[in-house]
Amino acid sequence: MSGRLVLYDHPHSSNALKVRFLLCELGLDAERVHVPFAEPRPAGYRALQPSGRIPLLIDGDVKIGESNAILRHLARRERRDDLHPSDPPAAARVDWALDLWSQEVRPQLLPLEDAVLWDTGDPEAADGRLEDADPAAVERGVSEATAALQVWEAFLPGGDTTLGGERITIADCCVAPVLWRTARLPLDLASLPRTARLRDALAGHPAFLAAEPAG
Ligand SMILES: N[C@@H](CCC(=O)N[C@@H](CS)C(=O)NCC(=O)O)C(=O)O
Repeated sequence: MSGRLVLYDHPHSSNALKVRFLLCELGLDAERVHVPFAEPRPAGYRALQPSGRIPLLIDGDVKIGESNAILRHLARRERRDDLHPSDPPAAARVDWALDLWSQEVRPQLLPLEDAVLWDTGDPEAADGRLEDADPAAVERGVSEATAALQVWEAFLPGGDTTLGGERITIADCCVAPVLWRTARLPLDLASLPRTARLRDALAGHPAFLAAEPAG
């Protein structure tokens, strides 16, 4: 299956960066269409993407929203069983990681991200600075984020550098953008060694760097 790929994207969208990371890992080119964060979203985009959210992927006749669904689609399209295993035990591990991160951990990192990166800077650029942030919001955000990352640390297998061990899976593509961005937040990962090791491994991954992570 080889439709023309079009990715509706934003340089500071962590969810779009997940998809760009996987596209680079797969060696696939996609036309990138910029969608500004500012509301109202371009009329044409709302017609394509009911939620108005970023990203959205057009793959020939297939249109697909929701970043994790796009990751699964691309791995299946390219028959990359290593990235999204079909073997039930291995698939269970990847799906658990995808849902735990997206539904439990990531949402609890947002208040701190908002307080430090989004609320004080240009909303299109995540360029806020800690010194301009509301100290009370930062304090609340740090405790909520740390609690969430402690859950993640307990989930992570010991020893492995990535969620897939030596090779990445789509769960790594899902986690990498927001985990990478935590380096800009007042979070100390010294007591979360597996999380710190995962962050370093993914932040240095050639396909992640090729995906042009920004702010
Ligand atoms: N669950 C959606 C979330 C998408 C999402 O929240 N995208 C953000 C950018 S990372 C967005 O569209 N922000 C603008 C907005 O929320 O209006 C996914 O995984 O794709």
